[in-house]
Amino acid sequence: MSDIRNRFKAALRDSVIPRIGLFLGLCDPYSAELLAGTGFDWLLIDAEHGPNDMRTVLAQLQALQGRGPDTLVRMVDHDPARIKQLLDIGVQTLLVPMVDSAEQARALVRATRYPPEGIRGVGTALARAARWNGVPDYLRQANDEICLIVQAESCEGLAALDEILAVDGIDAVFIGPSDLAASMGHLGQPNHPDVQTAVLDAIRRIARSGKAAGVFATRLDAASAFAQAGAHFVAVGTDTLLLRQAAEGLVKAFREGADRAVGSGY
Ligand code: 3PY
Ligand code: MG
Repeated sequence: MSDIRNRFKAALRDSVIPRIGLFLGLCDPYSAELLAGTGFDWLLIDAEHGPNDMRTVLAQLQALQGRGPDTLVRMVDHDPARIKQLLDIGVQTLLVPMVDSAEQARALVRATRYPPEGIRGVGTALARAARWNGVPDYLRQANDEICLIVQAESCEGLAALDEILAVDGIDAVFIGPSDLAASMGHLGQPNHPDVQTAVLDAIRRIARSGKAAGVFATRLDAASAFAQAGAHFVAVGTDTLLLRQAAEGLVKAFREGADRAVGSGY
């Protein structure tokens, strides 16, 4: 396997259709593999809120390799050493939370690029991403195939949005409605009208800039409003919520069925 082209990055550049994704917080290669066959365009391994570490991210990357959806990873912080490890185990599309300034965005770009553009350490003999020195030209190709997505999810981040968008090497900005709601004084209300207006405005600004816009939505009406505003990729849920809601629904359906059966004399 010597082709290291990043399909997700190419799709963001070329596609006009919003790409639908799911966040994975179960931290498990088996459930990731299962979800890879359900039709999502992309799956995001969440190491910000999900209790993932380098080994669990790796196991999920391996389970998802060569399957339908593109794979994204969200990291927990901005640490360049952690970025280096994630890139070396094969992550090419990175989502970084809580980016509030162009300066932070520039530092992230540098952390994801080999010199002279950046500061990524060189260790291809040990790196799965380079198939342990099995990809000819990896060092020359790698920088161009990184897709770096930063999250704007605070009032500060939205105030700096145009400057963040102007940073070379940032491919997309992803809006996080939950943290944005908290920052706007509406903790726990990502669907508050003021938050929704701010999200829609941000998506339009990102799309106008020529960069890709991404966003998280757990409600269908919000997801389609975001897509109509120009979002290129929309997360429409999490594996954790799907499991919980399905389990609760099943219990409820059977309990109500049993109650009806008892009530009707069976
Ligand atoms: C947010 O809504 O804050 C996010 O980060 C999306 O997952
Ligand atoms: Mg967030």
